Amino acid sequence: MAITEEKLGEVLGVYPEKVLVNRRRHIVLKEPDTETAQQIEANTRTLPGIITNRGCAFAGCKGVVVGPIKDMVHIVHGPVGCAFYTWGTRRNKAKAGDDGKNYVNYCFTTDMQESDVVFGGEKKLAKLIDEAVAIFHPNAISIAATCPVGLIGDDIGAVARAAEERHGIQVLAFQCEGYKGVSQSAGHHIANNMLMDKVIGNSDVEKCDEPYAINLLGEYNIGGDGWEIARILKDIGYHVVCVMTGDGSYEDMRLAHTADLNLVQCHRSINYIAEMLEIKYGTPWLKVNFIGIKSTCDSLRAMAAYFGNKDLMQKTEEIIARELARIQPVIDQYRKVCEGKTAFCFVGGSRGHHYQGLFSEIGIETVLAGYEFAHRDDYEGRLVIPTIKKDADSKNIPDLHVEADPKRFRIKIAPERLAKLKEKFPFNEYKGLIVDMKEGTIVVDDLNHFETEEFIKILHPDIVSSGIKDKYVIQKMGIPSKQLHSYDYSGPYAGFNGAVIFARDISMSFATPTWNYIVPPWKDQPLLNATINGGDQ
Ligand code: CFM
Repeated sequence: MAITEEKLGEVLGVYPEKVLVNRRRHIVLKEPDTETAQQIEANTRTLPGIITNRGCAFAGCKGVVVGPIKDMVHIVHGPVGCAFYTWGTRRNKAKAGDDGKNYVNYCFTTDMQESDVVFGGEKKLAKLIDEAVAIFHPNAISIAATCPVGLIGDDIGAVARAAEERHGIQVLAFQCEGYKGVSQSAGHHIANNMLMDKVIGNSDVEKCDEPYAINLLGEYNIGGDGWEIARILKDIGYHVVCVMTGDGSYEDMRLAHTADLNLVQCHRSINYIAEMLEIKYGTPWLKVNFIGIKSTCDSLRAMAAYFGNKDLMQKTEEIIARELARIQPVIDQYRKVCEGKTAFCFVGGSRGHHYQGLFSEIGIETVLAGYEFAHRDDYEGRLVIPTIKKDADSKNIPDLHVEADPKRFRIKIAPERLAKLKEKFPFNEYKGLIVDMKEGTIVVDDLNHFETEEFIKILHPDIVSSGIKDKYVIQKMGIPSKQLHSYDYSGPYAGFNGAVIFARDISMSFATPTWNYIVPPWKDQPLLNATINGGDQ
């Protein structure tokens, strides 16, 4: 069953008028294919009273972009809860590099108390930095501000500068108080600005001697995704200069200016750096997607076309053929279990789109999709960026102004050749989620708990992919729920091996006998309550 305008009216009809008008703008019923994507409202404040799945700016900065950098110590300046709940839950895995430095499993916090809120927490923060340097010898340190830090006005920038002088390493102070912006997206932007300003290019190395040097942006190695991607890239012959930021290191990020191409996996969280790298160093970026078999192959072929080397192209085809021959028979087996089923694909800012291809490769159609906190360009494509109106919340996060580096800017590819490639591949381009949705499906921005339940009751999906905040509500409705943030202790799901593990996990969630013990509400409760006039109920 599809959702019609009338059905949608019934669902939203319980809201007060103002909320109804607001929420309707965040929902698109996909019409037949048109030239341009339908418009949706996104990246605006969630109305009070709505139970949203969104996180905060601190989560986006410390938890998402900065936290995975393994050779840095990341300090949470704030109450212990902010530190604890961003400790290890995101599953961004890391292995120590040659210098043996990996602090990703540690949790560093000033554990702010009432007295610190009253008298200020700067001294405590300075002391923590000194202790962390003495014990761990990190290559750099980050300080992430939580809400109380902004409220009491601790000058973390001054503490960081003084610590840099004491210790001779970079100490980056992120003003990413949780309340800044409308979601974690604000934190991504704050993190991007600082890494671009202070870390990337902060090295004397002028060029990379390896052929096919690339950076992988917006890949966070959740459940080991990045390692599977690295395996494939290495087999083909690429040299990964740095990964931002899954299993990434501060030392490698300093060299990011030396790469010949930037790959963008998660557009939402890192498109700012991708754009700035192009302006400053002349490095184009390619929108890739290593989730799903076809998307992985398409991405690899686009990369090979960019470098244009015959051997590289041939090697790419060999690896694709080798991998497909190995995994396709296994996928086909799992497909038998999944064929014909439907899914909701609601994740943060990229995966609501990225996973649809992989779902369809095991025979599952996505009937509802959306993002918690993405912007209109992630739905409608980058074309709309110039038309997006800035509101007070988005103006809160300044854009970093960069210019071409007079010494390091280098044209990496002839403009005419790039223009030709753009006709076939998404260089410096992202077309968003809506164009890929089928007619009659529904796109929902910032899906809330009430709407999740209502849309489940109407569409009866066989599986819902979402996160921990709604997982158990959904499972208590008798529907398997797959966390596509943390992968529920599993993964990797990226690349070729990841596709097999995903197919196995999704098949398992259908095959488990657990569901025999749960009856969804629509199977044993009437969906309509009516009163017959003059009669009994
Ligand atoms: Fe990018 Fe992410 Fe995502 Fe994201 Fe996230 Fe994540 Fe995500 Mo959870 S960076 S936007 S802020 S792909 S933590 S690894 S799964 S909401 S869809």
